[in-house]
Amino acid sequence: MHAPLRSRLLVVDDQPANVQALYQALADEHQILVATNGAQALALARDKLPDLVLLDIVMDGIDGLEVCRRLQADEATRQIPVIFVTGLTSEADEARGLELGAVDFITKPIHPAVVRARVRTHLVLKQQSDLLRQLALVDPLTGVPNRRFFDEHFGAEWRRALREGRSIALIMIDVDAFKPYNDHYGHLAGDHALQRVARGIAAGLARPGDRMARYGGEEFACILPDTDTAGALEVARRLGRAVHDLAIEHPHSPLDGVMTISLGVAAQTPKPGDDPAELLRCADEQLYEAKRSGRGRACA
Ligand code: GH3
Ligand code: MG
Ligand code: MG
Ligand code: MG
Repeated sequence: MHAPLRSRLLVVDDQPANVQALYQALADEHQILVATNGAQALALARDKLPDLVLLDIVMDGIDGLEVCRRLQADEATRQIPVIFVTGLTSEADEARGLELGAVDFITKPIHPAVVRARVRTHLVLKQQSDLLRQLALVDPLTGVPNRRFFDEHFGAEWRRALREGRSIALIMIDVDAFKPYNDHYGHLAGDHALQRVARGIAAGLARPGDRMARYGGEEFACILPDTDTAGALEVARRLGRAVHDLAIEHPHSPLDGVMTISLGVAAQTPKPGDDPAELLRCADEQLYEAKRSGRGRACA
């Protein structure tokens, strides 16, 4: 695999001469963003999501080790590889940098050809790990997160809600009368409709922390952090309307001749010892209730 052309690199160093040296080594091949202190580096990393960070260690204010720690702690920037480029040369410093999760450690003064080669190598590795994540966590038919993502993310959000004493909500969704749709239009048309429904649900989630996934065949699930039952029911009704408004023609629909979904909502503020599977079971039960009472609606 070739290194991606013109990747976006963030160079962080408080000495203009060091920035200049890295810029000269790399600007022919890549787009370079520059930060001259730790705070600026963190803001740029979050805002521009570079493919790789070249990070000085000794800086006034937030030093490079702390920048690395914070990049790792933030879900938005965790995947960005960090290479320390530093005047510190001891074995202990290098070990400490690598233990923090940096992918490489380069000492100054830099050798341009070596820096270029190492950067290329780490960009290829990043590209491969991105591809792997994508294959592992994204549903190929609809392009939305898959069941594996749901399980991981639900676990993490459950633990966070428990830690912070907050409510967490689930919405379980099932497309109505989908078998007759397939029978009538064929599986290819069914696939296409599923793609549209998935996009409609994804677009209907408004808050940045909300996540949806394809849970199974024609089933989807949403995780809403920091949301109670009333709030989640409101979201569920909005999603139901959004799918209805796609106006996907469906001769065997229970409602208005268009494709609809049924939704089940449950929320809980987790206590130690509570089982997250129980919340899933409650949302499922409400989904069943929505089906039983006529479909094309949300129950909580
Ligand atoms: P209900 O309103 O009770 O949910 O009825 P339904 O017909 O949707 O329920 P049922 O579970 O009987 O049918 C689900 C159908 O979804 C059957 C299955 O073939 C279809 N399905 C599941 N995954 C896919 C897919 O990826 N593509 C297509 N085209 N169809 C799928
Ligand atoms: Mg420095
Ligand atoms: Mg189903
Ligand atoms: Mg169904």
